[in-house]
Formats: sequence, C-alpha cells, structure tokens
Amino acid sequence: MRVHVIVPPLLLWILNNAAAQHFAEEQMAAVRQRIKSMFYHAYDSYLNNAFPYDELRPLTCDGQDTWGSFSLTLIDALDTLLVLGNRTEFQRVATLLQESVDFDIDVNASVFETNIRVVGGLLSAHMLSGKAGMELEPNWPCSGPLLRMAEDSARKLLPAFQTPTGMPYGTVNRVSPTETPVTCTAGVGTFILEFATLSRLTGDTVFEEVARKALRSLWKTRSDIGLVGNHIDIVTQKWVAQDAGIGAGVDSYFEYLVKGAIMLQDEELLQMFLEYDRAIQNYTHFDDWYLWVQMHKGTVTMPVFQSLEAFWPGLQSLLGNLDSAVRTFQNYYSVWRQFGGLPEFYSIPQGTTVDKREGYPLRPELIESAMYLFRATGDHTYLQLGLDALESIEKIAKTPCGYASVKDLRDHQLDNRMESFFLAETIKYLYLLFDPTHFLHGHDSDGNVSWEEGGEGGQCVLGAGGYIFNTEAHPLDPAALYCCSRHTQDRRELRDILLDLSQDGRPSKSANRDTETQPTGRSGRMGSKAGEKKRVLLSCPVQPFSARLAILGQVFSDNT
Ligand code: DMJ
Repeated sequence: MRVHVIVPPLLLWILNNAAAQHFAEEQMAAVRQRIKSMFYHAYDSYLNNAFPYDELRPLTCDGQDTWGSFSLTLIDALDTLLVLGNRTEFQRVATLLQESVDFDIDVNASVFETNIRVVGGLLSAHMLSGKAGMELEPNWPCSGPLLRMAEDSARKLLPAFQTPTGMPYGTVNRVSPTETPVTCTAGVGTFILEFATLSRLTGDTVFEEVARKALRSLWKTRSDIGLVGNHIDIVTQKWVAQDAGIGAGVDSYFEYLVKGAIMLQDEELLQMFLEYDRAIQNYTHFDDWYLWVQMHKGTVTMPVFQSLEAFWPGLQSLLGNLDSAVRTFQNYYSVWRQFGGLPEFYSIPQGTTVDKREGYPLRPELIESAMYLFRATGDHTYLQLGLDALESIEKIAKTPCGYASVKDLRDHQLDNRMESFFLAETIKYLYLLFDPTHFLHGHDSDGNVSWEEGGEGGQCVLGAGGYIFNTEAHPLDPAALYCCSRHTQDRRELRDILLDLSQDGRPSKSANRDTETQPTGRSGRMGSKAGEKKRVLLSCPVQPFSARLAILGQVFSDNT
C-alpha cells in the first residue's frame, strides 16, 4: 500500500532551500557549455536530416511537416542562435530563410501556432538583427526584410479574423475554407504581442485592431463568476468546453493580457487580467495548486496539474506576486523531482500521472518560471531545477539524432517527435537561467543598462527597457514599438502640413489631426478614419525633430 504524506508547503520550502547548492560562476559557465552542446546536437541534426521540413523526427532521423510547411524549426531556432552568441550562423540562416520560405502555399495552417512560432520568431529575429551584425536598412527597426516576412505571414492569417464576433477561426486555409468554428481560448486571445508589434513597426493598423477586437469579444463571454472556459464557438459565442483553469487551451490568453499590458502600457489589458485573477484565486486555487472548475458554477471538474500550467509562477513574478509564485513553483518542482520531468497531467490527490497523459514532450514552462524567479530572487534553488532538467533530458530523451519527446515518464518510452519549441524555448530559457548578465535580461556583465541605436539618424534607443518574451520565447523590444510609432506619427504630421500647404499655401489647424489616431493603450485606435480624404503618400524619411523644423522652415520660405 502506498502512503501519501502531505508535506506543508512552508516545510517543503525550508527543506528545498536547505538542499539548494550554491553555483559558482565557473559552474554556471560549464553548464552553459553543456546547454550549447545540447542545442547543436539537435540543431545540426535538424539541418542535416530534416530541413526544409518543419520538424526533425529524432528516432527515424528524418523530417516531417507538422504545423504548416514553413521550415518551422529553423524559424523558431533563429533567435536562439543569437542568444547563444552565434552571429555568423544567425546571419546565414536569416538570409537562407528569406530565399527559401514561401508563405503562399496551400496548407491548412494553425492560426495560433503560425503566429507564435513564425510571426513571433521572425519579428524577434528582425529586432535582434542589429545585435547580430546584419546589414540594416537605414530605417531599421521600422523596416527590414525579416519584418516584411513577418508581415507577409501574418497577412495570411487575417482572413481567419473575418467572423461575426472578430474572434478568429483556429485554422486558415485559403483554398477550401472548411474550418470548424470551435476555437480554444488561447487560440482567440494570443495575438496582441505579435500583432501590435507588427502594427507599430510597419504603421499598418489592421493587425493590432483585429487582435484587440478578438480580445474584447472574448472578454464579453466570461461567466457571471468571472471565468472563461476552454473552447468557444467563435460564431455563436457559446462555450463548447466549460472547464476553467490556467493550463492547456487557455494559458497564453492570460499570459498575453499581462505581457500586453506591460509592453503596450495598456490599462485595459491589465484590468482584464486582474479581474480574471480574482476569479482564478477564488475558485481554482487550493494549497498553491490550480485546479480545473466549471466556468459557471466554480465546482471542481479536474483536480489535476498540467505541465503547461508551469508558466504561471513566472507570470506572477512579472506582476510582483512573488510569495505565491515561489510556493506554487515548489509544488511543481516536487512533481518534476518525482518523475524526472513534468507529466502532461498529474493527479494532485493521488500523486500520480493521469492515463494517456504520462508524457513529457520537452516543454519549457517550468524552466521559464525558474528563469523569472531566479532573476527576481537570486535563489539558487532555481538553478538546481535547471541542472536537474538538463541532466534528465540528456539521460532520458537524447538519441543519436536529436532529442525525443518522452511518451511515458514512468518507463522512458520515446516518441518520434522533437517539437520546434525545444530549440526555441526550452534551450533558450535554460541558457538564460544560467546567464544572468545576458543582454536579454536588460543589462551587461558590469550591471550597466544594455542598449543600442537604431532608426534613421540613430534616434531610436533600443533594448534599454528589457525585452518581453512572446509565448514561444521570442523576445520583443518595446522600445522599437515606441520609436517606430512615434516616427509614423511624425511622418503623418509632416505629410499633413505639406498637403495643407500645397492646397492653400498656409498651414492650418488640421495639421495635427492624425495624432489622435495613434494607439495609446486603453482606447488606442490607429489608422485613417472613414470618409477621410485620400491623400497622396509622401515618401519622407523619418526625421528627428530638429530636421523636421528645418524642413518646415524651408517650406515656409519656399511658399512666401
Ligand atoms: C509552446 O508552443 C508555447 O509555449 C505555447 O504557449 C504552449 N505550448 C508550447 C510549449 O509547451
């Protein structure tokens, strides 16, 4: 008979801390080397055996298309190359992708996966091109080939948003539109980071508008007790699966409300999250675990922990809710220690895996939380988790041809799959955990703020405010968004002034009219208004304020 001893969380915390070893810098450096070797074992094998397919099959040593047919693993891994310091390979692959990837193909692509992996991966690589030593266009980061690729791939997703509610279909197929209207919650609410970035870098408002519309529609469907379910019919707005929780099917919706609020300084998104969080804490939170409940009644439907939920402590730490984050992390870490990985589902009352959910497909979430919590606390317990993860993956999942998803953590059977998030997320977060002075943490090894110049005339200060990671661990730089949207606004003002001048020879009060159409968080709207006069676009380069004044002076003197 098995006897389960329930250890109170505080005692667990004390025991764990007592056991946490201290990692000296040389040990951290040695672990970083091991993580790099892990990356190149998988990456080289993908290139040699699977490219241009989406994924490597690590048991049969060949490739397969999974989420589209976009060489997904290469796009997803691109920014990890730079994170590991490999600028030459980053440059080679960035060029190769521009030549080889075609988004104009007939595939039934997942809107969610294409967005987080392809659009997110390309946007991040675009923003990191300066650090990678790529040749930059004069107006970078407001233009560039990788940005155009990201825009191109995102444009292919836009038809999915043309629904009565604005909530998108889960898949998009331009040839035979036979998509089911049932979409998971995360599939509706995980666009604002990539789409707002696209809009603000390119000046095309449509992406941010559709992402916001989907978020607002979804918000209206929450239950009277403030929860959302798992799957919704995006045409009728009826909840088809009514389990409410923070894991599979929902997870990144909450993540994007928080990260969207931070990146866009958006009060509306923050308020949405805080209201959800109150309901989540009220109905689903027990002993620092999060359960699944019926979205209308709040009654428990599944007392399980899902491995996808392990992002939550990291998210809480971003909001400064450290005590709760630390306690929940300890619960999840105890599951990792029990199995040497996180099973997809873990029964909390029974302390066992759940039937058909015993696998560990090399997911990143617990390592991601460890990275945030180490950054917030400096506690070496989180490094210990990182080392445990590295040892486990090497021991259980390594094959001659890569790393394989673990089908069952009890007997270590493997599946013939290496998802692209292993290179994009799992290895990146592991590396960043062991490199606390990496530039992606916002400072250099001397503790100084890390930044670089961009924009025409060098007026963009980039990277100085830290990075926001999308849900596939692709870092986005909020400073680039602000710089490019400010320049778009400048261009519009200047264009209006010039047009007014050319129409009646003197500046009018309407010169500033477009400034109100810039996104400003809560009620931000972009783009020209219905009925607005169609104007000829002037191709003015982005100008710093002093140069704008000079041009204005010239215009006035030319006209007088
Ligand atoms: C990734 O594609 C993303 O993190 C997504 O949000 C959830 N699933 C995987 C990783 O587990």
